[in-house]
Amino acid sequence: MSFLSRVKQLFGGDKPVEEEAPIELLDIGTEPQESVPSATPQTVRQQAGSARREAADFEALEELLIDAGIDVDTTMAILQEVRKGGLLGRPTAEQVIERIRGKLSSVFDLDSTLHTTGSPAVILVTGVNGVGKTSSIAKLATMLKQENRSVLLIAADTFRAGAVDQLAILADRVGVSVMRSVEGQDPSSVVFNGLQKAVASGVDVVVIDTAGRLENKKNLTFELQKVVRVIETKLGLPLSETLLVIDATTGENALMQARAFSRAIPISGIILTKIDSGAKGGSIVSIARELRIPIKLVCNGETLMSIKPFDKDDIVNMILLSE
Ligand SMILES: Nc1nc2c(ncn2[C@@H]2O[C@H](COP(=O)(O)OP(=O)(O)OP(=O)(O)O)[C@@H](O)[C@H]2O)c(=O)[nH]1
Ligand SMILES: [Mg+2]
Repeated sequence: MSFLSRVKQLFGGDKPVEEEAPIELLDIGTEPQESVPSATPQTVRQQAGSARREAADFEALEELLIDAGIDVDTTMAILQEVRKGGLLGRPTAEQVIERIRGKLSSVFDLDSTLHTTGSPAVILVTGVNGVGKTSSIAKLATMLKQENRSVLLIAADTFRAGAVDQLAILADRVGVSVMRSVEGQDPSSVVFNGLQKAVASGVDVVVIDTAGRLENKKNLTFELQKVVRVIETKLGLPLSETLLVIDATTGENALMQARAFSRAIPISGIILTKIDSGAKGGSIVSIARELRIPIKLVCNGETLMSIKPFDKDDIVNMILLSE
């Protein structure tokens, strides 16, 4: 059952509690004076009953949010939002959903513009193993080519056997050029050569593929920092984007990845992949909330066209409709 259906079930009936449990004091005017004291205890009991039920409902909602992969802080902020607003008693399912939607959307109020200007624009793509870096680069190249931009891909994953061929095959399929490397070569030297070539030939956008690296492996972190230094200091080219690829099916480890990578190099945005794979995606909310890193691109399949600019509603719906 989806998150949305569970909320509907929990707050179902769509009838605010004050309508179900009218307060007895309404009868006061028609009763003799002495009946007033007897009405009060019943009212208090009713109020206590509905307060207990409300507390239980909110506890259940808290569990639902945590279950959806949303971190404790964000969950608390959402619960506060759901409770506020001056509604007496229990909100309806529609009200609860609308407030969850509103709170989740506001977390993503960040600038999601993908910067592709520069001479050339330089986009560095990083992330842990298998998240979809290389395929996202091919999709991004497809998107840029459709905008009539010339593109060079740099194969700076010199670590994994076959990585260069994988990128070269994809580049060929997209119809963009590629700077190849050999296994074991220093990634920053490939980047240096590739960017020199790009500058000389007036390429619009360069996208750099890097090796999948565990966020806690020091030497790979240094290697990444060296690549950034070569681009910015040695070549004097500002990075247009440093994109971290996050697999939407990853649980809370996604937040650890984002924290670790942004400690190593400044991350300007996220490419969120595999949103077609039944992802809960709650962790992406934590990344946006804690690190204020915008999602810039979203990938939702394995074809070259399965990429689109970030849209808040898509992500909020993904979370709300997750099973
Ligand atoms: N369903 C789906 N699969 C995806 C998506 N993005 C990537 N994949 C798949 O994920 C797998 C890994 O993709 P790669 O692009 O090779 O990942 P990578 O991060 O470059 O991997 P390494 O270079 O080994 O670190 C491939 O089978 C892709 O087809 C997506 O948006 N949806
Ligand atoms: Mg790769």
